[in-house]
Amino acid sequence: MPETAHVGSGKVRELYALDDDRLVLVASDRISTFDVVLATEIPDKGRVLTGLAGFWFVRTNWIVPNHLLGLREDGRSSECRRLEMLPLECVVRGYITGSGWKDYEATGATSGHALPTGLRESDRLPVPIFTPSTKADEGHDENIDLEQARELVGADRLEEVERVSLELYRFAAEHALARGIIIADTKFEFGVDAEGRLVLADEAFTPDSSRFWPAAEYETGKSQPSFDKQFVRDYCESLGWDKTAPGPELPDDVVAGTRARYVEAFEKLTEIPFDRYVADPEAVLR
Ligand code: PZK
Repeated sequence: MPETAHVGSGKVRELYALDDDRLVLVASDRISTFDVVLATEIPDKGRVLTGLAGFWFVRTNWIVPNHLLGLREDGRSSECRRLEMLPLECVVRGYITGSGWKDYEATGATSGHALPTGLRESDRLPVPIFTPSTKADEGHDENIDLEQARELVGADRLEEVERVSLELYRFAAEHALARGIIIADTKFEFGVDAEGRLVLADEAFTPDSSRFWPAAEYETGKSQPSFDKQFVRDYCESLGWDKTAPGPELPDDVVAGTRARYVEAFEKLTEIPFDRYVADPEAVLR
């Protein structure tokens, strides 16, 4: 996009400025596993993520306004309102896994939430919890407690992002579970517009911002297969790769299987054929 300034990079996405008020978010087909971006791309992954995010933005705008202005014809780019971003990753956990499970094993709590004793890995929590983290430029985000989060954004804004994050999670987790997908946890990023209103930004309820588990295979007491990346992880584990860059190249069957899982998640959640999305991205917005 030579007419626009590059303003940021994520691991697998790029951000460009259209003008003072608008950005373009481009989702690539790159995939990361064990925190390493692989050389092999997954065709259509960027379209799946962009379409899913658009789907959720439209269906959650009764909970909170969001930054989406429109989807581009390529299906992988979205135009967004430019905001002042909050320096907080807003994580909601409905199940105890990942860093939350590690915290619980060590201390019986995570991000200041005391949890019941006797939880097993991947258990559903009695109620979803808000576990904010800080944005780390390099490496992993760091879990913080509500007191630290309050220092970053102020008491009133923290109360608002907690309430909105929990409401978003309850809505999407219920929609997804009814369609065979557990959203174990999820991460939001919020910004503030020129009038001081809270606005949901980034991408929401995509497999890159959330842990999706196939509900049919859910078994508590162990770590769960990821809906989208399990073939990639299993293949990488089978090689005995040491998980440092550069990662392995993926064989065609692993690429095809992984692409099929992304498309399956898209179609289950949106109830829209992926081919229809490719022909007309705005189909997810109607
Ligand atoms: C913004 N990021 C992180 C995400 C990247 C980088 N609506 C917005 N207004 C202002 N800033 C941002 C957003 C959004 N979303 C998001 N950094 C700035 C990020 C995706 C790709 F390269």
